[in-house]
Amino acid sequence: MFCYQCQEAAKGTGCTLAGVCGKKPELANLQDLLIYTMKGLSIFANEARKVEIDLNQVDEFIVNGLFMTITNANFDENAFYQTIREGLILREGLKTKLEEKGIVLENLHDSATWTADSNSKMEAKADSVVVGVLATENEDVRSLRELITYGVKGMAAYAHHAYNLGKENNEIYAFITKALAATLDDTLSADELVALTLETGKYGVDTMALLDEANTSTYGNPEITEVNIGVRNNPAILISGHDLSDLEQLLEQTKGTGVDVYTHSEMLPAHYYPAFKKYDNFVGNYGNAWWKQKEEFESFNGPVLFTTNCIVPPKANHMDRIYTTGASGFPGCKHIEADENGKKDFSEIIEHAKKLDSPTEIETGSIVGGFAHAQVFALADKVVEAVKSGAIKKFFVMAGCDGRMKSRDYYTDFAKQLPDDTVILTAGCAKYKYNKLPLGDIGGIPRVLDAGQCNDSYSLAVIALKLKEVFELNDINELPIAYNIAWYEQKAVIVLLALLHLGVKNIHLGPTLPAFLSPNVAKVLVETFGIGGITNVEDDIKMFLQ
Ligand code: FSO
Ligand code: SF4
Repeated sequence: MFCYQCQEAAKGTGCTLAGVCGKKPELANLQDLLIYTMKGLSIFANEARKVEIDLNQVDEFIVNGLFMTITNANFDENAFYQTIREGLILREGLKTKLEEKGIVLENLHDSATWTADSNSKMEAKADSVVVGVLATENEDVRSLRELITYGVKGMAAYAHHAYNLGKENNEIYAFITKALAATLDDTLSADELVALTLETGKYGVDTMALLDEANTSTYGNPEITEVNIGVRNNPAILISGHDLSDLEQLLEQTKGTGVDVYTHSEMLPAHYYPAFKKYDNFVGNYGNAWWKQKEEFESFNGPVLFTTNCIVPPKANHMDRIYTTGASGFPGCKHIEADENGKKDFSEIIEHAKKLDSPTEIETGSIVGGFAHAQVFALADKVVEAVKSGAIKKFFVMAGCDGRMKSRDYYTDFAKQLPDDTVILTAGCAKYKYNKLPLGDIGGIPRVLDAGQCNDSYSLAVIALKLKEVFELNDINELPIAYNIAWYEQKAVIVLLALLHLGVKNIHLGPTLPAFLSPNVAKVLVETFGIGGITNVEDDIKMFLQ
């Protein structure tokens, strides 16, 4: 195995023996083989799109398959064998449909022709070097190909959530298959790959906008909300991940059953949506970011439903309480499938909850969030006034991810040490590093404004663009906004590429720069966009406030 797609890549270079995330080599190889298979499938899909062959099933398959390979999403080898098999069937189906139209593709890449009729043959293929990241020898080309692939994975995750709410955009799907196939194309120059990387950012913006539209048109615009972090004395289900349609179905099915529902990690922002406020069994948020789940699931006592990543391989003693759905999975944990209409039956989890103890309280009080674009626009006068009067000197976008590395304490210290006339704009699970600190407010504006999930970084961009308009500036970079982003997995990659597409410069990325950026590719990003790493809190705050 060789994997360097996330921030925790071993030794800052890549996991080779086993994943720091808990991914075993066999699983890592199978994930590579699924990506490889989807790249081969994309070659056919790109041709099929030109002649208007129906690609609904293929696009849906690719979006789901990409999501399955995101860090901490799916650890179930069987799910990968099954999905690769489906990919080969879809590929052969497209090939036949193209042939029926007289189109025969020649000189095909191995990814578009390989086949296997058993798990052991798939395993052998998965283990071969042509399939993995290291198949590309030139480190700069490899770096760009992977940067594009990871961006597309993040894009697929967001497209998947939008799809679950009935929102799709064929141009996004077309870009995904174009980009996947392009990562196999040896005729593309480094410059062309750089251009494709930036185009990935453009489609990243489109996908986040699509998901924003899906979420807000279905559940209303997030609004300022106080979220309870304590517990009640009822049996309960903890729901994690990002999928709001799964949450809605769970709330509908638990209504009146005496079973409460709490959010964990990235599901916290669901409380900000008006549509979920009508459920009186939707109690609050339990715990913190994904990496604290082992202890927190233990004390939660009830069943846990994962709708997406981030899964940490569970302790044996609470494994039977973990359920997965959608693109997530873990061997030994029950996976709930959707029916053909996208409906999921969570009755087994609800019955399970009834037999278990209510959650043990680990904290009390509340946190405030809900500052997505519409809510901030509603407060625009106040915000603009505070900037004009000098009450707010600077905004710090600190979106992204949290993680288990000690070095991430930097973000807590950074938040604590920021001067009182600054405001943090956050989204994603990065917020857990400072969303429970008593940072106060500026004339009623909280000093930490949480827009929502990592995909709601889109809201932060919309807010920045609005401020640019209000202050009549020519360039988004003239705003008093600094970007100090914490990244972990591939959704953060698409968020970063999206911000670059919007013209944001001087983004600082930590706690370390991605292992998949070769020195030359990193140099391009530094020189073109002013991307930088982090050093220490004091020096960085000084640098940002200069
Ligand atoms: Fe976090 Fe995990 Fe939302 Fe990620 S829970 S790390 S970037 O899945 O997607 O922010
Ligand atoms: Fe390592 Fe991250 Fe890949 Fe897991 S996802 S194997 S931790 S680089």
